[in-house]
Amino acid sequence: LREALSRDDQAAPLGLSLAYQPQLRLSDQSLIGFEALARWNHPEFGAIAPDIFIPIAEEAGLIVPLGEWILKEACTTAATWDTPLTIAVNLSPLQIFDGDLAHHVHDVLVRTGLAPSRLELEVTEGVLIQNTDRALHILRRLKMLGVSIAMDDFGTGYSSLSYLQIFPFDKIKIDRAFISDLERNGHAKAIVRAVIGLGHAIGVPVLAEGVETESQLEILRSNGCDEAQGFLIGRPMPQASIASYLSLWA
Ligand code: G
Ligand code: G
Ligand code: MN
Ligand code: NA
Repeated sequence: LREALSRDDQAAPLGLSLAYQPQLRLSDQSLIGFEALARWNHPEFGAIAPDIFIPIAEEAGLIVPLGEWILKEACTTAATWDTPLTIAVNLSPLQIFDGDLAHHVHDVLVRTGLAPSRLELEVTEGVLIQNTDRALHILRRLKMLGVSIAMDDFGTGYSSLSYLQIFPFDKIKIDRAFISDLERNGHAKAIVRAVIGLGHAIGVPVLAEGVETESQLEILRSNGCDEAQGFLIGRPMPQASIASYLSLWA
């Protein structure tokens, strides 16, 4: 990783790439954008999942340069799309507290020419709560740039209600753990329904993650969910596949 990130033009040759997963608006079945997901095809060890290499990058002090590469790559790619779809990029909590994130994001937007309204940053994890004032200051500065902030993995781990009370999120992403249980677990259905109601009560759209079946999508739609993402709508795909995927929607 250190080697891949040491020179910007090394990253792709050493196997780092992004996959893009489509996101659907349920009211009119239109495509709203893609989430960028990091991939690493290691020259020696083959494909390494982000659940493995993102924590390694965090421990090794490499998440900031890796995150910078990911952000720049995602914005560069999105700027080439014919339609002004959104691009969602995951942020490690360590990136939020390191240096000047808002300045860096601004710099990437200027250099890639991507309209700020097309960039959505996904935030998760409990460490934000440990320094609420500072995190809030940084999230507000990001929003002042015109980018939006999504609460990722909502309902699991540390991503919970106190977050919604404190931070100015523009979207709630319901964790896929609740969606996978939607058809057989009445509690999961009640929770999903309640989260949709909660989002709407505070004026924030709700996206369901990990939608794999038509019946899950139907339950979500009938309960007023705004957006969906998951294998049913599309798997994470390389940049090269996006044009043909988009032509299916046109
Ligand atoms: O793509 P996949 O479902 O395998 O991702 C597994 C986990 O890795 C998810 O929690 C996802 O949020 C995280 N992840 C994927 N890409 C990135 C990234 O670019 N940056 C950060 N910080 N996390 C990522
Ligand atoms: O934590 P985050 O939401 O960023 O993680 C997204 C991860 O979820 C990605 O690794 C992606 O590959 C995975 N994912 C996306 N859609 C589905 C799905 O429909 N089912 C399952 N099991 N995983 C999914
Ligand atoms: Mn995410
Ligand atoms: Na998630």
